[in-house]
Amino acid sequence: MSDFVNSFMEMVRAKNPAQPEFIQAVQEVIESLAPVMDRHPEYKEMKLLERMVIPERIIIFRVPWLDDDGTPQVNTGYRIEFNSAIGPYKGGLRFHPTVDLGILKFLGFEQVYKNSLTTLPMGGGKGGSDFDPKGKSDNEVMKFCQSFMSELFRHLGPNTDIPAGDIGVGGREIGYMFGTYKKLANEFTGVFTGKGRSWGGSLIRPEATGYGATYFAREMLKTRNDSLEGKICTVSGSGNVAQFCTEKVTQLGGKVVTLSDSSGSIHDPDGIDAKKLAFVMDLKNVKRGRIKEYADKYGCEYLEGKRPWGVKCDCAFPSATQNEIDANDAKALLDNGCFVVSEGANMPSTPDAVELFLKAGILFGPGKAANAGGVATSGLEMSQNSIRLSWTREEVDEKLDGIMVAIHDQCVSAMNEYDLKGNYVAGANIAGFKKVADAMIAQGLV
Ligand code: NDP
Ligand code: 2IT
Repeated sequence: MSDFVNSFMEMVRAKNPAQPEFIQAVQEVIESLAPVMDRHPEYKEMKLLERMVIPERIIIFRVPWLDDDGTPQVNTGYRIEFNSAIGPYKGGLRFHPTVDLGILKFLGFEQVYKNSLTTLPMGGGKGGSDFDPKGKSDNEVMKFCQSFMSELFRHLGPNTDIPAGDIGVGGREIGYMFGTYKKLANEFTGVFTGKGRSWGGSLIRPEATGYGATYFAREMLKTRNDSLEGKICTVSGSGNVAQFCTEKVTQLGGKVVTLSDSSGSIHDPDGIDAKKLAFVMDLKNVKRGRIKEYADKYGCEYLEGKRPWGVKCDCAFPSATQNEIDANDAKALLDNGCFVVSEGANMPSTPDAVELFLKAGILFGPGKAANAGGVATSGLEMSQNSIRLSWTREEVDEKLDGIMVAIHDQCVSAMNEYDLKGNYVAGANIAGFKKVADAMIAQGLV
């Protein structure tokens, strides 16, 4: 590691104690940027990186609510408004018991460069709460969302900060939050993305992250004159991203053989076809059950408490959560012949795992690039809200596909420019960074 990276990271670690995920995300970007800083002394002079690792604003607030027994409950709410150099703050909200400041700072930091890669004018933000929607009634989720929004609404606006979904936040939660915003602001505006179809949502937004991660894998495979046709694929998670990744991989001729949740994984060697996927969608989105029920229904193997990375595959689509592929998992994947990893989740591979993938020379698409289709289609939802029109499924899907191709092209150009062929991590970080950096320089010290 260069002296520059070492001393910069020492400063970041000292100023952000007890935020390991944030430090991990920053370190990956800073390592990629070392050659850029050598070529651009003006970035160093303008203290660009020092500014970029501090969010423009952090809002932390109390969220009290009454459960169904009438007992008061309280959670912490957050919104990290990280960087608005190229557009209003944009990024999801996560509701999960593990949410804390460090997790949201890592996600907000990643979002800045991801959004830049989409080619659309969006800054980066992230928010959420340590509230756990699992096991709560619809009424309790609504009460929580209303209380959360009664504070957050004053910080949002269609040209200021536009949240969306993430883990634990889907159509139901966005509905409750949007309704509260509309009432408090007395305004019907596109202040959320991922809205329902009949109240300003975009077609393909629910599908976009999973579809995008699949299109990105397709683009990486194209560089080796290969395709998803006939490929055995492992997918982790069974939520929004995993479901639509499974759908698109299957449509493009691949066979998805695993899904998971935080309790375990299912392994179905026959593949999760459209009918089985419809069962998963009903199980997860309506019944809110556990993935084990898939194994019970279809009589396949259930790997209790295990992630799916021990299952032999050509391509892996981690689509659950951060650090879900460690060095042992990466070794298992490589030993089994896996040669494509397209990250649907944010930072699902640990730094050791990433290093093993890069050393092995496989096609490794980092989350910032591979899962950017979700926020890109959020950008398309914002465009439709602004012009008060809605585009057809085909139009939105074609635009999403074009954006994923453009993201891939930007990664390849940056890799070539810096002589880092095959390293999509560096390609994505450098390409995403450049646009934000130049905008910050142009706008002066703000
Ligand atoms: P969902 O809440 O719809 O699904 C999350 C899935 O991951 C569930 O199956 C969940 O299992 C599993 N999971 C969550 N946390 C853990 C954990 N700590 N350990 C094991 N499994 C876990 O979320 P999404 O599908 O929206 O998000 C998945 C990933 O994709 C996240 O990293 C998110 O940041 C990223 N992402 C999402 C985008 C979007 O548009 N939704 C866009 C870009 C990235 P269980 O139900 O048991 O908790
Ligand atoms: O991590 C992400 O990119 C998201 N959760 C989607 C953000 C968005 O604003 O659509």
